[in-house]
Amino acid sequence: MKEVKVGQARIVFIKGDITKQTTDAIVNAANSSLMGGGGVDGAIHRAGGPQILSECKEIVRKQGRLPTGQAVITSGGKLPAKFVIHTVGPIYGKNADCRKLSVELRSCYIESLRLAAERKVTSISFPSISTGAYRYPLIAAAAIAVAAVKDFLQGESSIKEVYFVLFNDQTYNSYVNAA
Ligand code: AR6
Repeated sequence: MKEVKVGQARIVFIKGDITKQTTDAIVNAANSSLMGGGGVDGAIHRAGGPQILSECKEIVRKQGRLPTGQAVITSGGKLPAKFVIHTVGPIYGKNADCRKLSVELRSCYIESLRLAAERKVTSISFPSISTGAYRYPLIAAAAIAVAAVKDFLQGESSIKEVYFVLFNDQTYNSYVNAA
C-alpha cells in the first residue's frame, strides 16, 4: 500500500480485487453496451448480482449506449459499495490517435469523480481503466489516471479518499511510479 496526499484528500494505491472494496463507490471499466463482459466488468456483475444489470438496461433504454469517456451510476447490488459507476474507456489500436484516446481516458476518471461527488460520495475505488482487454499502454494510462485524480482533488468536493485497486504487481508498480 502506498498513499499520497492531495489537499484535504488522499490517493491510496493497493493491490487487490475491487469487488471487495468498502468505499462508498467503485468504478467499473465497462463497454458501451453496459451489458457486462469479461475482466473487472464481469467480476463486478458476478459479485453484485442481477440488480446492477437491470439498472444498466434501464439506463440504456432511456439514453442509449454509453459513449467512450462518459459515466453513469447504479446501485451496488450485493456489493459492499453503495454505488457502481460505469465508465467506458478508449480502445487502443494500431493506428490510434493517441491524443484523442488520452483525452477520453482522462474523461473516464473526471466524469466518474464528478458523478460520485454529485451523490456526496466520500470514498471511491478505481480499477486500471482500459489497460486490460482495451490494451491501453500501462505506463501512459497510469500517468493519465493519476494526473486526472490529482487535478480533480485540487478542487472542492465531497471526495476525501480515492483508491486505485490494482490487480497485479505490474499494474500496481506502474501506478505507484506515476504518483
Ligand atoms: N479488481 C480489480 N481489477 C481487476 C479485476 C478485479 N476484480 N479484474 C480485472 N482487473 P479490463 P478494459 C484489472 O479488461 O481494458 C470487459 O470485457 C485487469 O487486470 O477489465 O477497460 C468490458 O466489458 C486490468 O488491469 O478492462 C469491456 O468490453 C484492469 O482491471 C472491456 O473488458 C482493466 O482490464 C474493457 O476493457
